[in-house]
Amino acid sequence: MTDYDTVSADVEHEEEIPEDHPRYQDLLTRHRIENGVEKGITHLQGMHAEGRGSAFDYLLGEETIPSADEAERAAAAHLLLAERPVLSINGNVAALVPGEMVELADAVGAGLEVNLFNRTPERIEAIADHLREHGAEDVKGLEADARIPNLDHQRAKVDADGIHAADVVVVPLEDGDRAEALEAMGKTEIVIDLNPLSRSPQVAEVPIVDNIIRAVPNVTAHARDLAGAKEAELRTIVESFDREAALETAERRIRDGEL
Ligand code: PTJ
Repeated sequence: MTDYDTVSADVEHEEEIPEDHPRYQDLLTRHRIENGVEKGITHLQGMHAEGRGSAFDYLLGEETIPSADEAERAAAAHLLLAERPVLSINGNVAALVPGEMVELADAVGAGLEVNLFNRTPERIEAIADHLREHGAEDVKGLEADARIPNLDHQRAKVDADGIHAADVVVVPLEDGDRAEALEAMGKTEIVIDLNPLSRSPQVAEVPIVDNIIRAVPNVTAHARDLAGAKEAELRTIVESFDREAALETAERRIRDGEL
């Protein structure tokens, strides 16, 4: 029998968290964010963001609901159809799913670009190093030689051959006007956010209302499953995805779901 009370609040290695702990995913997530802050990858505000996410995840039942799985399959199809897909990485994403983002990028031939709200050269470097330690070969976002029009904060800084030139962008864990500005540039956006009412999922072509820890490996699994699919099949998946229904279903689950 596991004595759950023995799980220390400040475990040093995530292997110390028992996988059968009823709050395993939440403890793992908190631990990764805390580590990220200690390594200079995650901003302190990232802890608040994580707290918000964790509350929504609790209400969702901490599982990938069927509409999120459909969104993850549609996201995989979009990424496979894209000519220049880019996955955007902030301090929370880098702390939570660095290896998983590298795997997804490999599976769909996407670029990885660091893009920060609280941008400093130190954090950009730390995140790029962290991604390289997890297998990334080419990390964008360091040049920042282009701007997203009509956006007056640090998130506007992008690479000319990265997000600026991308046709499909994965935008995880940020609520804000960048999603609207990217939409205005004509990009197809795939947003991962546990809050369906947040602005980013509201403007996304594919809103994924799921914990990024579950979402990214599932998009990769769908991409591998669809790797040999014909273009027509991928287009059918993309076209039959109903973004409004996905948002409504997630909101209903959060408001009325049984815990
Ligand atoms: O690293 P930086 O400097 O770019 O800053 C990044 C943060 C996350 C601090 C910044 O983007 C921020 O403050 O974000 P918000 O406005 O708190 O939005 C984060 C969104 O992500 C919220 O809607 C949360 O519900 C959601 N979220 C948090 N954790 C997760 C999540 N969604 C999916 N999975 C999670 N684990």
